[in-house]
Amino acid sequence: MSGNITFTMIKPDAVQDGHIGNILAHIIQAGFTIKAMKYTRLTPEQAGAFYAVHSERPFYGELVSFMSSGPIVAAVLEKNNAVEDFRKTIGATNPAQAEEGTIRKLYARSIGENAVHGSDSDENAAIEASFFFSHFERF
Ligand code: FUP
Repeated sequence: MSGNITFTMIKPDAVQDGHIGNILAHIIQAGFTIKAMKYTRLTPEQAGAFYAVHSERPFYGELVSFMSSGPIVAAVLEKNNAVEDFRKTIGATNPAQAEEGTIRKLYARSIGENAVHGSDSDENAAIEASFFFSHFERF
């Protein structure tokens, strides 16, 4: 059965480019409710731990360096079928291949600096939400 939460980050490129407000509005307009949210900056160690699954990939070093390069907005989102629906809302990893009207098509710079993160499974959504938020920070 599909779960009802997913985890997102508005990444350093989109924060720097002034897109926080538009992206949050897009997410809410798409039917998601914000369950938790914070504006923070990852250390390289934290970014490395968050993306540990990619540690053998050639882009890992750049990914860790980019994700710790400036502040991000982290959030837990609620909706029926949240993981799948949010991945449709954000579009393909590479904005050049993302559908028109998706967040990455509208706001991402490139495949490496692609504006937003979205969990890829219910299991990872739970792990990623817990990486950033305690139960006292989730409403
Ligand atoms: P996604 O689930 O769409 O965020 O994509 P992945 O989990 O495959 O990749 C995670 C992040 O690694 C991407 F958001 C950006 C980075 N990445 C690259 O920099 N180059 C690649 O070829 C693939 C991913």
